[in-house]
Amino acid sequence: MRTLVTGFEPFGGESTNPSFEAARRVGGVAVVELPCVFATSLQALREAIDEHDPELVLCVGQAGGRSGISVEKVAINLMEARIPDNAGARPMDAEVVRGGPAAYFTNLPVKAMVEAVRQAGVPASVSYSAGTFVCNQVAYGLAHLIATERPGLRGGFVHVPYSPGQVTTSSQPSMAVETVAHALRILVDTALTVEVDVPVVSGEIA
Ligand code: PCA
Repeated sequence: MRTLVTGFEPFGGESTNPSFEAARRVGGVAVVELPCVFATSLQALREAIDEHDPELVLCVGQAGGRSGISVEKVAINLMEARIPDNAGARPMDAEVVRGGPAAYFTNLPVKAMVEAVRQAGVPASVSYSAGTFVCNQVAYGLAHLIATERPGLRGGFVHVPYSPGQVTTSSQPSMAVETVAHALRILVDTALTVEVDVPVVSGEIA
């Protein structure tokens, strides 16, 4: 197993997290559940990488309100928690890595990954913000680890929508966990095989 896929434990009052439910269904990859806790998530990620020694790490998190698979381009050196994490912590204006760069770009071919998922009929886009909560912390911590200690490692972060069971009484978008798992498999295969990202224009206007 040369690929590690991480998901997160439930947070914010939810009883499931589609990121882990989908990660478990990918198959052929090592799967680890990360705590939604600022104080411990990066240590758990480091231990998982040390244990599995992967060539690719794809970290996955829930992004409630997003309608498609979003492949994160950027992670920023900021922790700002609108809600408490699972240990009750709410960092404000805090750095993920003290004195680290303001941001990192992933070394994954995000456009090719998005195109491959779309080709399979699943909504997907490149995202330019992973937020300021634990997912962004993990995305930044992974990028920092690659930049400072593991230059050969490929790594990135993907946000996924709510699962249908989480939104039965709201009008929020959702995606079946099986569909998310199928998309994750495509993302892994693309990240492992594509060396140079495809020259399609992406981007957002404000
Ligand atoms: N989503 C949160 C943290 C854990 C998760 O699955 C986030 O987007 O930061």
